[in-house]
Amino acid sequence: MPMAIKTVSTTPFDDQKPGTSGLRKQVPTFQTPHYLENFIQSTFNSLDDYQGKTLVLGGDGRYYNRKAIQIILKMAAANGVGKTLVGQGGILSTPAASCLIRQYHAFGGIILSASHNPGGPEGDFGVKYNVANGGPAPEKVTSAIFEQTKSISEYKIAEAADIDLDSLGPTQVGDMAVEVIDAVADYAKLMEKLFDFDKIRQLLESDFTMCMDSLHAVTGPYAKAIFEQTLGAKAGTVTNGEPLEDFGGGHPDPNLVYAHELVETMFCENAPDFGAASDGDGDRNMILGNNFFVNPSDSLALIAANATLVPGYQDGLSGIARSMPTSQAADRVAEKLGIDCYETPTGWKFFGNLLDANKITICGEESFGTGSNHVREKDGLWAVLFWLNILAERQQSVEDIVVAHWQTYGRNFYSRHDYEGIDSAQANQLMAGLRSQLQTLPGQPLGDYTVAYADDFSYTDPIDSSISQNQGIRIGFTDGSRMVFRLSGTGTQGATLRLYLESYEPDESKHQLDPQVALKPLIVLADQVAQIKTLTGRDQPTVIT
Ligand code: VG1
Ligand code: CO
Repeated sequence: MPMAIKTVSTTPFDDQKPGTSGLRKQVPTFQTPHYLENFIQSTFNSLDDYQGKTLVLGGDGRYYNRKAIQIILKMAAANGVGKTLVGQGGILSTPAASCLIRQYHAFGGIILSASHNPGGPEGDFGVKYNVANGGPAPEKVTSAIFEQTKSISEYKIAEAADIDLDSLGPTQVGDMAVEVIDAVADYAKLMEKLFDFDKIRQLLESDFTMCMDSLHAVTGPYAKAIFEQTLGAKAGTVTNGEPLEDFGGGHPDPNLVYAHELVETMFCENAPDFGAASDGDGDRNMILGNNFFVNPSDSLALIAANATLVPGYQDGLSGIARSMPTSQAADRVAEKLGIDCYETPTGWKFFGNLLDANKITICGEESFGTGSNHVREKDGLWAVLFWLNILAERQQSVEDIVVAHWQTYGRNFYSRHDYEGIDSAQANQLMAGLRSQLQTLPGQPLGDYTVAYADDFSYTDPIDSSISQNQGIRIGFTDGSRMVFRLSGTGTQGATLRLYLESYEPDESKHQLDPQVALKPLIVLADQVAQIKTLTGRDQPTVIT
């Protein structure tokens, strides 16, 4: 019997423009009739040459994940996809999806996640399309999808039964082959190729203590398989390891505020030697030592500086990239290694071309994201394994390793202040106010500083020459300090202002200062220049990293 396909009439939604990392909306929006379907059909409409080929599909397990997967499978079948690989239970971490796309030569993947945003019936949901290299769709692809969403009039869906997402093995949706695959196995094998598992096992079986908080999000099964089952970490090393549809009511964002349980474990007497957490979809990581926080920008620099200790990177790095607001600590490592350091706009999609062209091996963002050319997404557990491999080789504490790094390179004091859920009109007014000063600021004294440059960051991709404008306002000073202002592109309610602050301190005797103290003069100036308190009505940021 030929597959029955239903063609459904629809009308466009005007808010389906993908942001920093796909389309993110509150769950009720995605549940609006035709909303998800319109976006998925628009994605297929924007692509050519995928018929008969393989798609990878999975998500972070949040509320609506299973339902959305059943819908997307039927739409993929109706649109002529040859085969879809789905993670068991509908689960795939973002880096694991990237790994599978590459390994099985899929034409792309659909990842269902709103990453670090809360989940549940009133929480957030998201859809992200990844291309054949395993990475997030570049802007030309997301723009093409958005164009399609503006004029869509119908979508196609197979009339078929839901599949059993929990049973491994082949099945069928209409004419399309479906394979429910182990979500962890291929990814775990890739990790084993990159890192010295024997060395890490020796470390974890010694008196070294570790705590990995999966925040009830997607990395639970991955972390248990890798750390506890393969690497010999004690049972219970992975906490909150059961993925829950609402992340247990938490905010699956691995930072000092939202991962407070881990922070309490790591900042007390007799704290473990090493602590880590990852986010909703498993692409972020937070690294902690005994009573010590590793700033993500420092983590990137340190991973790059120690890369040759790790088997997968023993031949050295071709280059490093960081997003613009990320601190310049990585630049100092690149300089010492004699390799290039690229500065890209925020969002992993901007690293793809550089990785594909082998201009860089390692890249990262200040927002707890680090990764390499092993996949085309940032990768939380990869970063945790990288640190464990370094710790196993160096046999020093996390703190000692970071402090030694500062002694060699100087310390880039760094902090990000987030003002979440502020009024959009006020946020736009604040950014417009900053833009209006860009012409006159250069050369001006500001407090004890002198402005060296002030601009709205624009990026020209070195590989395909595509240009991305308005990527954040930078005010840089003659002593190398800087502040950056951006509005978030991943939130779903109101606006989130991100203020990024950085200053450089070569003097070792000052490295122990609290970053909030070291950066105080810049924090005061940022408020003066941007009128944050006056315009947002907020006395202080929601989250300080
Ligand atoms: C944030 C981060 C950015 C990251 C993005 C996606 O974007 O700042 O560095 O790439 O989230 O991360 P924004 O536009 O809100 O600042 V994830 O873990 O949501 O895939
Ligand atoms: Co994420």
